[in-house]
Amino acid sequence: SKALLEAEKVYYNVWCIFTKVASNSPMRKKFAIFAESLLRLSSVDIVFHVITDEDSKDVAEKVLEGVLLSTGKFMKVQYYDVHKLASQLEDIVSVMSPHFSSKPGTYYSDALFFLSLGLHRIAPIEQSVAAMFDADTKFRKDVKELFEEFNSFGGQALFGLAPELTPVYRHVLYLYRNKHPNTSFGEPSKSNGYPGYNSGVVLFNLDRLRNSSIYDRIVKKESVQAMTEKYHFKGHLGDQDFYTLLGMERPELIHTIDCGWNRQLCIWWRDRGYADVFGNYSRCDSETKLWHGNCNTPIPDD
Ligand code: UPG
Repeated sequence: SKALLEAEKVYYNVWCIFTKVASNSPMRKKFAIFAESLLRLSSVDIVFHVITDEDSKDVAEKVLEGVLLSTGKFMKVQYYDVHKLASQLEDIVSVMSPHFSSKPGTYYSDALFFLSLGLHRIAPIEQSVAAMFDADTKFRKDVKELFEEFNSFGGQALFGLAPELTPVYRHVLYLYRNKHPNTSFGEPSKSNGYPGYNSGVVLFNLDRLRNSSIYDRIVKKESVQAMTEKYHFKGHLGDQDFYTLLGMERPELIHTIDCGWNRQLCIWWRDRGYADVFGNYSRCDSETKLWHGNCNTPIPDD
């Protein structure tokens, strides 16, 4: 019967944060490109989960209406109130923001950048896995292929993330690297180093996260304090600073995905004293499956 078929359908859970957007804002255009490319290239059934505020929701609804029309395809859409989620995850946000925020204390604007760290507490229980994307991204391949990365997760992996493609963590780890000249932390992957992670694309094993006492402990104040002290780490990129530290302390908890799935375009660090090494970080030899126009960098048309 139809009801039975519906129950057996496999849905791909795609999450995105879309807040503080006015109808004329550049973010609207980025979000349209992201959602259009996602749906156009997808061969699977998507549920699109949009974390938003009251005004931005109206914008999102209009954009997504247009995307359904222009692609001639369908996806379910669910909206979540960013203020409500921020208060549900206040514990995590208040631990993280003093260490990983550019202006700690600006409470609500901060929370947004840490929501991914508690997605397993927000996502409806039926979701066993999910993916989250920055709105400034654009697909070149079927999202189904990204979800195949879950099959390569190690036995303990909670998250899947692609490498950071700039020397930002070389910079942040400056003091630690001076004290530990042979460390691979902050080195590019090219030379078997660890450049940190970028959170423009995040895969979640939500079932494991919900049951992980290790994770619960590691997001606590004492643990985050210990990690930041050990590495003299003061960041400003939100969740991805935490993922980067997690990958140093507990590498088995993060599965590294192909750089082609998060091909970052930001070149800000190249012109801030890192011109000589920048190319070692930004190089990604695999096919681009998703562009990430971070720090407002335009995305190529193809
Ligand atoms: N976002 C909003 N409203 C805002 C700001 C951000 O909805 O007012 C969402 C949106 O999905 C956006 C994402 O948050 O794409 C990240 O913010 P964005 O301004 O795109 O950050 P960038 O400066 O482009 O990216 C920096 C890093 C990037 C990293 C990201 C993680 O360059 O590599 O993935 O921060 O926070």
